[in-house]
Amino acid sequence: MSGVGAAPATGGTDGADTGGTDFGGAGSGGADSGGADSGGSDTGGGDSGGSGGTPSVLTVNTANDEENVGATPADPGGGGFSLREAILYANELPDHQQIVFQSAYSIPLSSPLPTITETVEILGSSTSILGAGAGSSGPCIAVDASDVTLDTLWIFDCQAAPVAFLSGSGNLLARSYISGGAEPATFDGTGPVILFNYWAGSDGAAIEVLAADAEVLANQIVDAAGAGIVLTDTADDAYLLANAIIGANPGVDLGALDGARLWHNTIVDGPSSGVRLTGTTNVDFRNNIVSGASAFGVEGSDAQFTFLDYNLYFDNGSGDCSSCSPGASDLTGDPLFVNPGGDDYALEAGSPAVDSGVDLGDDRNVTGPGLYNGTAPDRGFIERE
Ligand SMILES: [Ca+2]
Ligand SMILES: [Ca+2]
Repeated sequence: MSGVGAAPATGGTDGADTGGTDFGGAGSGGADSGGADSGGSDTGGGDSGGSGGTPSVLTVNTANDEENVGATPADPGGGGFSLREAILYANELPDHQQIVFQSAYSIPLSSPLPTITETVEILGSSTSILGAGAGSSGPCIAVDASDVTLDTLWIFDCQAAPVAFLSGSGNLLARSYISGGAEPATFDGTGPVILFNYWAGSDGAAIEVLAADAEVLANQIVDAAGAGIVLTDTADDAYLLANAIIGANPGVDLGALDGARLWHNTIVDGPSSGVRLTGTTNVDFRNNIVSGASAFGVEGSDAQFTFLDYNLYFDNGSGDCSSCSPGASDLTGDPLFVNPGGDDYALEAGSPAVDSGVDLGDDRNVTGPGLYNGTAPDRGFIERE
């Protein structure tokens, strides 16, 4: 169903001063052709937001983090119409607004942004939200509404969660760069979509899912001190597709939820296990690569899986699986990553992961014809040309 076959490039995403770098852009191939269908397109329903003389597009035109009482686009006060003012203004309007930015600002927060309480789309165009001065009283950006999109924001050094979806459905975080959060980004509500983001250097876990029916698609997670992705006890029926999780502890940490699909993820080089199941039931784990875990590739037991096959395991310190048996189509060779030292976990020619996956109906080559290149889908997060 989802056409996610690529993920953000790992290079060049190293700081606010490179804010113009559109790492998640069209050059990477079809980021928005996948999971966005399931979460983002619904937000288009609010086209009536322009009725009654109310602007449907709100343009932020200052990098100041100011809050002038009663600020409007026409009469913003202070240095202009700030992001903070735009959120407060949009919260008071029914229907659907877009918040856009006159240029790619760096906005130093002095406190958490106001909670988003109404449907809105924030199209960051690589605007940076600098959270170091925001304090720890709340998330840098909190969403307590439905059909909210946060797109192409760069969020740095938040002292609490960088992003928190608190409730609602149809919410989407896409093509954003998130670095240095003191707490995990949290996703509650129903069916949030977390698509094509790059996560670097969180103090603990990078992503924590509480919602049922979440879709975590084509993210790259590097240098999380805690887990790459936590699926809590309430995250039933989570869908993790095509994520690359590098050095996390563990890569994916599943609680006592029922139902999860983990397909085509590449989980490497963590200090504990690649994937850890604790009380989890009905997990479908196929077409993944798990390598370089200090403990187990998979920490779980056979009874917890509906499918556990077509994975590639390599160089996992304690073994490929703690209490489970290899599937008939599992492989254990060197996956032949292009350049692991440079965080490039795409596949070299001749990798055993190439053309050895099972077709699960996902579009793995995005813009290419058919669902995959070659004779079968590749294992891991990215399909080789
Ligand atoms: Ca103002
Ligand atoms: Ca292939």
